[in-house]
Amino acid sequence: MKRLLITGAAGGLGQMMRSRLSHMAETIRLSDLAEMAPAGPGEEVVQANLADEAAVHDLVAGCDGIVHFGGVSVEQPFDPICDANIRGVYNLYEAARAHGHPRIVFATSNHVVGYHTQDRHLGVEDPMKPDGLYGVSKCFGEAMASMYHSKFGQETALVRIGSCFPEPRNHRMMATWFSPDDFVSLIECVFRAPRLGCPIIWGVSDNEESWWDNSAARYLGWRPRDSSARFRDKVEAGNTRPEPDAPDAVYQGGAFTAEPIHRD
Ligand code: 15L
Repeated sequence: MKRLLITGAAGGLGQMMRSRLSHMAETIRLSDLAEMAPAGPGEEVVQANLADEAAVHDLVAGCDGIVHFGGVSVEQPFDPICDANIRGVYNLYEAARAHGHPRIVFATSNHVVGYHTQDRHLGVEDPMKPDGLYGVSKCFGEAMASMYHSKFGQETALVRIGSCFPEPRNHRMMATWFSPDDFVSLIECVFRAPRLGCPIIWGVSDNEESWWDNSAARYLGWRPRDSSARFRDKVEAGNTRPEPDAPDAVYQGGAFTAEPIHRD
């Protein structure tokens, strides 16, 4: 690939993935609203606001692929969510339509199904049950990807990320942990696949606790290699197990289900 755009490069996920994805293209274009570390070899750094349509068109022009980590990634008031995750996603898909339909990896989230209980094993056909405004905005993103695929053939991998951190941080993440290395191998598969379509893929490692069924995406040939099991003792030692009726033990979205609607 000649040029890959990574949005949200200053965020937690973006920073973790920046060096890990450097082999994916001759040039990596990194973008964020916030300031980023200066460009290294083979990198371009472009500060841009996803809510600014012209800026997003400039960002996407000349790119053969997009990894979209940008936007609000936790529960926040409606305005910032609306700017980045609603208008920003509209801008991204319109820019992709205007600039040759580069394939997109879209970072959606387990919070689109956060109100499903942890005793459920979900497939991609199960109904959404978002656990907050952030989750609702990711439902919108998934719907946009689906519509642009049906109408224009735009290909997107909708990766419903569980918890992508260097290691699981609590008992819930024993089920939701997605290792950065597994995410890289998934992104490699997505850009290598002869045909992608618009699949929903659960972004989760091969953990012993499992709430999500990835069989619908098997055609991509991706297999996660990591498992949270090797962190079990550390998680047990460092965290008190949540009470059985605590949100973190009841719902797949955990503590996000207990968030209020933030008004400011
Ligand atoms: C997410 O969608 C968040 O962006 C991330 O910060 C984590 O909290 C993750 O979900 C999770 O559910 O653990």
